[in-house]
Amino acid sequence: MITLFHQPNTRSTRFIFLLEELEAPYRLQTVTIRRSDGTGEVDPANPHPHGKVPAISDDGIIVFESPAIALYLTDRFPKNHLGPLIGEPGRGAYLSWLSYYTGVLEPAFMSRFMKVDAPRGSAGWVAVEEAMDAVIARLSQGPYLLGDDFSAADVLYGTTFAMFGQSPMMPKSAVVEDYVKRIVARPAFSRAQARQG
Ligand SMILES: N[C@@H](CCC(=O)N[C@@H](CS)C(=O)NCC(=O)O)C(=O)O
Repeated sequence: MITLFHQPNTRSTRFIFLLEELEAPYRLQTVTIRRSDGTGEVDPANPHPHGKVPAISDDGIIVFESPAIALYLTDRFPKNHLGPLIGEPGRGAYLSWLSYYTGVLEPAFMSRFMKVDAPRGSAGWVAVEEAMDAVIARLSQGPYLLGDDFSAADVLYGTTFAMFGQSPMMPKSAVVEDYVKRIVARPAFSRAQARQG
């Protein structure tokens, strides 16, 4: 049984979406988190080293950080094939786009939001426009990041773009708009919204 340490309307909600897609057995444990306005506090029940969400426990095996959780869950519950397994075609692309999400895309958006774009070549990530060009080029080749197959990588990217689609930081793109429509139309996305609390 998977326990998802969760707080509504945060990055943990997308893992309800993924667990629903996987048809995995899970329970939600709502925990408190620290907020940017100074309210909230770390919940001692949360195993994430910084008290963030998401984190999961698989009967005592702790996994934290979104790409690691996505990879762990799709390997652990392969029935619905939400990510290529070791040795399968697409595994390299899958690992790359999962890592790119927190290694490049999120820092690109966050540094733009904080108005601290680093000079090209000085940081491990790139400007939002350069990152989105790469994502859009990829999505122009097929409906999903891995081509024809929906994967947990799309859970991360699709939910992010669904949330920030109207933000001025987000370059306007019909490719991304169509992608978001495909992601939010999935029944598991609606079930996650209903279950998140
Ligand atoms: N790098 C983490 C980020 C997790 C994260 O920052 N979660 C926010 C909620 S969306 C949080 O728990 N914030 C509380 C805090 O920073 O203490 C991941 O991708 O899993």
